[in-house]
Amino acid sequence: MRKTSKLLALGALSAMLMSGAAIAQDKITIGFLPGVVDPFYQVMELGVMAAAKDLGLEVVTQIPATWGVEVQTPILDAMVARGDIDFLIIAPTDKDQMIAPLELALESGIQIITVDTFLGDGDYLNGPVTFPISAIGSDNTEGGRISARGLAKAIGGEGSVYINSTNPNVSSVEARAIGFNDVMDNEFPGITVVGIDFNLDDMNTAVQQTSATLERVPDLAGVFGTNVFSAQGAGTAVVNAGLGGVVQVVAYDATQFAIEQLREGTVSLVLAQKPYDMGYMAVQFAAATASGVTSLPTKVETGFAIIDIDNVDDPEVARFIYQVPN
Ligand code: T6T
Repeated sequence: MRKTSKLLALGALSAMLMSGAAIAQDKITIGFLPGVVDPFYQVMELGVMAAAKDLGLEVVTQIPATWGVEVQTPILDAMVARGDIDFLIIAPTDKDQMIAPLELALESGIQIITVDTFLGDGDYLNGPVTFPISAIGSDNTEGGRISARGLAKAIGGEGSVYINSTNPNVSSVEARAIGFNDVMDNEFPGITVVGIDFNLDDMNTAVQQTSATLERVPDLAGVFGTNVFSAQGAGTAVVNAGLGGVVQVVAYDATQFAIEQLREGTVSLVLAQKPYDMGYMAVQFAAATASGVTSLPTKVETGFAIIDIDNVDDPEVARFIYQVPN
């Protein structure tokens, strides 16, 4: 409910209180603006919609066709222009460039919750950006460490490895590479990270980049794909080169594609995030804030499911594979 209508509501509320009528439950409208159309955010949307149904709330969803501030910002501005959005659940496509547009949204009366990616350094209590209510997402640095240890195990602790990622300045994939490099640098002296390429969240570009690296580094032992399209591209390039099962691949994000490549032996480890939890909790946080709660944590780290060939058929693990509606 927006500022103007809030004044009307307050007037109605005082009238009801005086009349002894029940207090009307404020109906809030939530905007949902993820990063791009992909299985990760589609599962997040399932969580958003489930919570909205459970809480009887309205959600306005807009999903960018491609990743980037130049796509996400106009959609954000259109949401602000609607004048009826009370809370916005957003995955900022750049941790710095999305600050100003979201400050404008805040000034218009919309409260912000970030999911998956964050603004600034993600510390909304003491960091450079403190206006969002909370940052709800994976501990991506730890996710990068888990991926590195998994790849190191798959290649026997030595050899050359490569990272294929999406965009610089995206908090999530940036942290994954940091965690990955931290472990390789400090725990596996026999492993060399030959480099990182940025595919701008385009799978075909990831295929081309990984193929070029396989040519440039003939003894490449492993590849880390830091997200859905990076991992899909890396795995495809390895198979195209006839190196499935020879060059190991670790895939961040548990898409059906990654699971198929796990079963084929191309992928040795899949890291599932919990996007459903992110979406569901973000809606809960909006409803709680609207109801006067002021003690919400400014950071919520959702967990992982680490999937390999030995546990992929365990229902307690398989439940975290990204099942998206056709
Ligand atoms: O890996 C996820 C998400 O966590 C990241 O911020 C961007 O890429 C994905 O959406 C997968 O495509």
